[in-house]
Amino acid sequence: MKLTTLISAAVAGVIAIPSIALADIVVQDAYARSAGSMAKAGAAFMMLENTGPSADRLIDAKSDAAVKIELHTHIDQGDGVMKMTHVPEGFEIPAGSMIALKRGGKHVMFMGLKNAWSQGDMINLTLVFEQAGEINVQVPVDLERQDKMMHSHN
Ligand SMILES: [Cu+2]
Repeated sequence: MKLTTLISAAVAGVIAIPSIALADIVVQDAYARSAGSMAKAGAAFMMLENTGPSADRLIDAKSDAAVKIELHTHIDQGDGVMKMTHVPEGFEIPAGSMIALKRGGKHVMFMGLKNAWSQGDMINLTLVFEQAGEINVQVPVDLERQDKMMHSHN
């Protein structure tokens, strides 16, 4: 009797564990750029896909490539001017969907670059997700890439 109860509890425990870690994040097509060899700041862009059954959120980013890393987006102030804004709460990624970090939109901001970025450099970036935890990515610097949607980043 007691043994059966114990086994049932153990099995229930094992079954309950996967519900803790729900989200699965896939990072695709990441690249980074700065505005030239004298630039003190840079940004990283990528696609973030949530293949898990529950929503997740990118809440922080860390890198040794700059003094400060922040999650930023651009907000249209209604006059056609896109203003870059820090987003402390991060970016939600709904279950089973994909969000884009792209030029003129959401991005990972690097402030105070420790070394100038050159074409082909690899930037170490740790993305911190609410559910998925920390994901390390190597982001190639691509200064030549043109996005289809271009916005000024002044
Ligand atoms: Cu920014």
